[in-house]
Amino acid sequence: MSSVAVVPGSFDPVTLGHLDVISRAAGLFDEVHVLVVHNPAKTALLPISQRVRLIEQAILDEGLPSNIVVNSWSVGLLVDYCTDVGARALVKGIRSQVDVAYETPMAIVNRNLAGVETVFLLPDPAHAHVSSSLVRQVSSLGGDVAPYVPAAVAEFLNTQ
Ligand code: COD
Repeated sequence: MSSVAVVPGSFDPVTLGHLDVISRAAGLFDEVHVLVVHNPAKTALLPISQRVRLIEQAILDEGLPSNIVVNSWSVGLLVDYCTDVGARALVKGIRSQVDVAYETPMAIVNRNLAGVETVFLLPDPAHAHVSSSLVRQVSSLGGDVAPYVPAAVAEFLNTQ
């Protein structure tokens, strides 16, 4: 039986920290679904379809493995998508105690709801400080986001 995992996130936009987690997840599971999900707690910058396109482009540009698919999900529970694609694990990145506090209750509820486990990966220290919100802020103030995001995202944000 092949192992399938889902890496969910807002990815608004995808950063080098996200790509690191995605790439490492692809080394642990046979198939990885990167799932762009609307987070109602956050004010969105990019439409979901644009976020999906930028992730696909970054995966190609950075030569990430071919066992990664990119999709989006807007209806129902995250674990419903996991059940649909046969994923028994979610993969999330943990940068700080804040991430632990945010992710722990969701991990417990997702396991209770559908038996889906959550695998936490520690960040690459080079990208541990990077977040999409930081990128959105730097970009909106005219700063250079190239150190934090894949080239496709930097190019896209520079043309906005
Ligand atoms: N290094 C490592 N990991 C990172 C980095 C970095 N630099 N930056 C972000 N990450 C990790 C985050 O910790 C997170 O695990 C993931 O990457 C995605 O981050 P974001 O910011 O793009 O996405 P979020 O945090 O807004 O997540 C949105 C979700 C919708 C995925 C989340 O809220 C969720 O799981 N919701 C569950 C919806 C649901 O079904 N609820 C009911 C049951 S709980």
